Amino acid sequence: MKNIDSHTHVSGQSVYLDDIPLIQGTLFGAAYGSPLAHGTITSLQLEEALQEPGVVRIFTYKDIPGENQIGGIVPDEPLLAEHHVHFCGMPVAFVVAQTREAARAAVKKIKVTIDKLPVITDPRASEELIVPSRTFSMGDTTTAWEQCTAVFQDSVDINGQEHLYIETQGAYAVPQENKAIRIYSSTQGPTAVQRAASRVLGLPMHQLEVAVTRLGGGFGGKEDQANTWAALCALAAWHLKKPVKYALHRMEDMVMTGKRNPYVADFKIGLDASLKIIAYEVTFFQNAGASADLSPAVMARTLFHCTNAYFIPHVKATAHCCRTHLPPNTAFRGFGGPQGMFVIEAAIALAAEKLQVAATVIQKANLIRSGEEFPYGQAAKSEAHTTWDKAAELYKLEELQQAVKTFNANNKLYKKGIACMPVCFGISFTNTMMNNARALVHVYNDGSVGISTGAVEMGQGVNTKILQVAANVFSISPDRIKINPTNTYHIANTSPSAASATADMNGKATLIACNAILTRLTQVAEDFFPDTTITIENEQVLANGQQTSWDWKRLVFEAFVRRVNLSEHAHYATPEIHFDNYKEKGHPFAYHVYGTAILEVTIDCLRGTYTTDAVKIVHDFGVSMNTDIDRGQIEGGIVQGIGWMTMEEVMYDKEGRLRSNALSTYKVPDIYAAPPVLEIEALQTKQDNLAIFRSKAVGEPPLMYGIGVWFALRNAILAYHPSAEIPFTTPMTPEKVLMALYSKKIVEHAKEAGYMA
Ligand code: LUZ
Ligand code: MOS
Repeated sequence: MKNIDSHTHVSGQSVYLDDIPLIQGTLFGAAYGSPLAHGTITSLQLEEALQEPGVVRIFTYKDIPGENQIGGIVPDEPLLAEHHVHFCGMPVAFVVAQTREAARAAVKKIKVTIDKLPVITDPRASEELIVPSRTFSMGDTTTAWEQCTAVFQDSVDINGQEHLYIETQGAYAVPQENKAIRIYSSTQGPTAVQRAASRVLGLPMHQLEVAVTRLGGGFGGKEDQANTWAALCALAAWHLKKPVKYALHRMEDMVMTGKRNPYVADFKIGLDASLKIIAYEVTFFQNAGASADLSPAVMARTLFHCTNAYFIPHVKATAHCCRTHLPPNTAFRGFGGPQGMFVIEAAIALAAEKLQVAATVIQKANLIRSGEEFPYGQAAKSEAHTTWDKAAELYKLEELQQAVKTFNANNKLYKKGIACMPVCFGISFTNTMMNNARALVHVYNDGSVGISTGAVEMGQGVNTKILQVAANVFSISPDRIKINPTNTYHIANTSPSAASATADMNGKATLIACNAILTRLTQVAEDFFPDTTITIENEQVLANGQQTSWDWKRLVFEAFVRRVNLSEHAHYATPEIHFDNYKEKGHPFAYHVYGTAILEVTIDCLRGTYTTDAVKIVHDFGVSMNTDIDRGQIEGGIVQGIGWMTMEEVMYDKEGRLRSNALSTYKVPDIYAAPPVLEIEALQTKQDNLAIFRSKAVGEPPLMYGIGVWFALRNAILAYHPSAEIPFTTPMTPEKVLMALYSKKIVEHAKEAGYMA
């Protein structure tokens, strides 16, 4: 089935926040962000800005009737700065004017005097941990080193990533009668927006209606950070009793919002003579930025995925959540998992280089098997081996590796590199409490169906999947079903659309609701039409547009006439999951998604430029509900992962100012960076699992295939010079490739070898 949004997307009719028709009297907001990263405000001068034509009012923290606080996990994030500023771009004032232009012109006239304080951007230099550090351990690493025949250690420096959702952040708050406010928000978390606005305004949550039709991408950037703009607009709307809208400019968005958390890490890995990894110790220093935001939860997932798809008997992994003076870093597809995985892959790459074996040999020898435990206590159920072996066989890994060797032996100035990237990602919010969802299904008496859930459509196709669930249960044509915009008046207390679990959880709630209605309809059929044969096809035939033999419309109407309830509100809470935060053990994930990618690159050894030639994947879909949507998610994830690992370079200067603040200075992958060969083979696993219709979650896992490109590039550099010094820093920009190729040492070698004069 096609994505139900494809027609309106392609014809430009899909409605995003900035497309909502304006209500008469609408005013426009713009935030004034701190020009310095750290300091004490001694004076804020608004007079000149207030003179700007069209300016209606400028709000500061003094105008907040409730609490000046939007922090979720930790209450450390004021909506508007009071006396201290903690990051460059931190909102200090909110201008509201008759036009957007007037609002932005006034922002430029605001002046602030700040007593500067020292700026910390490096997590190792941080003077404050935001939450207590956490350690996951298994076995005993202190004694395990004795069993190792080889031990290696090094450090890693992983950069962040700009979300670059095509639709920037924004909100539109519209006052309703009796002090209620409707907030249209580009958010992944309508309930988070509702809570933040309720807190800031001191209003009960029932006064705030948050409505979301769809987002032009979120990628985690709108899991928590849509709250700021929504709360600002709601604050202004509350005071002025007028609709207030703020859709951020790209540069405002890039400067004011946090990014994927950068990490630095130290690791130590020990192997025995058979290349089994015996012990692994790792310490992560997470760059959280100026406030907690979601960083403590992101940090947890780094620990959960610190051994990726491998079984390591002795593990000790510690993570520190370090406060710095960058904008609060936040959720980003993979949510700390990719950073954890990069470090173990770096450790394996280092061991492989030192032991003179291919990394793939070590990777394969250590893939986790069913029954073996991850350091957090949950046992693996499916096998990482299955996707690895299938990829190796299908794509002829050994022949590819041989071909790369041959190419490299015959070419001096171009070198190829190949790497494998196995992925194992846990599906569920690691905070067990968040794993619940609800659906509200109405069957109207003309036979049409309307569905509301807590899921937010952000291009990932969740609405299409939910529609498929209902069409499948009722055995009716998808044309009869409509998915409504997400709204906190219809569905309450939603978890954000995140953690790859949105279709699973909201789909299951929809399934339960539809089944309840179906049961009542079946009863009507049995009671009132005993002589008619009504076939209800409720098997797992995914909706494909065909009408079934039963007369749905007639049955629905008869049920209505007989006063049968045609609506249902259902709740789903993921079963079986639990986690003990003191022992750091439990069963946090409903299931794991596995996959293996083979990545091939070519570097130009004179220029440092490179191409990703091919990415070939075997991915564990379970039983896919919609292969087109799932393939789309995988393709997008890979390109986003490749971008993170190769060209996307977030740059702050020592003063904490974002230098890569536009698309002219922050390079994102385009069609030329997408691999020309991208093969995706579905491993159709049939085992029972907790996914909706056994169709495994697909949102985040594929991003991590992109990590392999970094190691393929490293292998290509090593093919040019086997003793090149390649620090484990990301991204691997052409500049870094060139430096690795021509570091001083290399120049000497090149001279000896006669490549250079
Ligand atoms: N958000 C969250 C997430 O709050 N908890 C999670 O475990 C998570 N995982 C992935 C993406 N977003
Ligand atoms: Mo997310 S990183 O699933 O919002």
